Amino acid sequence: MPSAPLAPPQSSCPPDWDLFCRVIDNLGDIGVCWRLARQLAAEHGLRVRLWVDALDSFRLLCPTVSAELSIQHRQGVEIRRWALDFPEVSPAAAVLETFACHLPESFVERMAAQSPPPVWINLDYLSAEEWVSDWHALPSPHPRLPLVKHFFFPGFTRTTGGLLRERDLPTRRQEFAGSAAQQLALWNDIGFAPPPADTLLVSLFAYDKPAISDLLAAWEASPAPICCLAPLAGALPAIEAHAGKALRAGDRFRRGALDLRILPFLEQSRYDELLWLCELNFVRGEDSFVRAQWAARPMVWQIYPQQDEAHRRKLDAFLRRYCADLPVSTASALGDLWRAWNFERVTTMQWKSFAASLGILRQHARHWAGELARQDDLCSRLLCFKASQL
Ligand code: TRH
Repeated sequence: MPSAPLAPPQSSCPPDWDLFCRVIDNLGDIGVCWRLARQLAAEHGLRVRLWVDALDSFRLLCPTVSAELSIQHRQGVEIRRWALDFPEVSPAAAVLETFACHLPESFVERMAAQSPPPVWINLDYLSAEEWVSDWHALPSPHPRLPLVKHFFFPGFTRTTGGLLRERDLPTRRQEFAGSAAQQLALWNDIGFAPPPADTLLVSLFAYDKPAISDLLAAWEASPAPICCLAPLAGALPAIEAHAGKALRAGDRFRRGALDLRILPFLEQSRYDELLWLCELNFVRGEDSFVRAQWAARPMVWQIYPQQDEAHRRKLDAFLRRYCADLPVSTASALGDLWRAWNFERVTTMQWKSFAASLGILRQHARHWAGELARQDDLCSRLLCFKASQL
């Protein structure tokens, strides 16, 4: 994404947007916030101040971020360390609290003292469930102060907050698909040579679960060669246990038909390229799940586990939407593998049925991405919503 220049911060002149991000665990929260902050700045020319409590996690996605600095500017965004001792700053005209991260009390008081008060929005997690349309954009008055917070729900329909998608994403994806030079540059960056042409190329980003070993065993027994590219992330212990040795970025493990390669954790836009390169992507959580859909390639989603099994309902709701137009046999091959990958152990039979459906799933993934892209993206809907509140 091209970066827009940003004027140096002036205490008398607050930015257009304040975004607040608390890194709970993993990388989805900061992944979404960083993507949205850049888009507000680059595509809409807005001045964005992003408050983040864990700059070391942020550094994984954007290695030029310093974990030491309290204020820094990257790609058109002012990045602030969100520390306990919160500075006395004037709030922006729009304040985005992400994933109910609870704003500092002193900042909320300052919001209430402004006239008019900022438009205050809480960005929630993505879900394909039906109730999202009914809850999207509902107001919640502050119990004490003259402020109203609105709940903004991402989603897959026009009556939700939509999905994050940069304006130039389809063009960049197409250019990458047609450019041997760009693909080679990625291979060089990840430190490996491309595998032979008849190899199924798969990316693997997953939580550390025993089903990984089942999947790797199924790939080892595959009749066709499989090259798995696994960026260094949560699943490494399970992969190491299967391989029977410690692995680092640059290492390779070969057994049977499987050629497993460990990659460094990639900068966020590079990770998109990995998804575009591979014919099948195993993704997890929220942000990589959305990016895999924009990659328009077959995918397997591992959902972030929640209390009360809420994630089962979320997975089923997405499967209902995603599989609605698929032949019954393909839908069941996909559903079986996804459920096993999430909740059980994976059998070689499940992998084989899924692999046999890859041709149809390829067409389906293109169609799905095309249909979704006909809707407005999340950032545009957010700006429309903000304008409607003025
Ligand atoms: O890390 P996650 O499991 O994040 C989760 C979910 O978002 C979940 O909903 C949330 O509650 C929890 O965090 C706290 O998976 P996710 O959402 O895909 O985020 C990973 C981010 O890392 C995403 O922005 C893509 C990025 N990424 C890279 O930039 N480079 C890489 O090499 C890889 C593998 C990922």
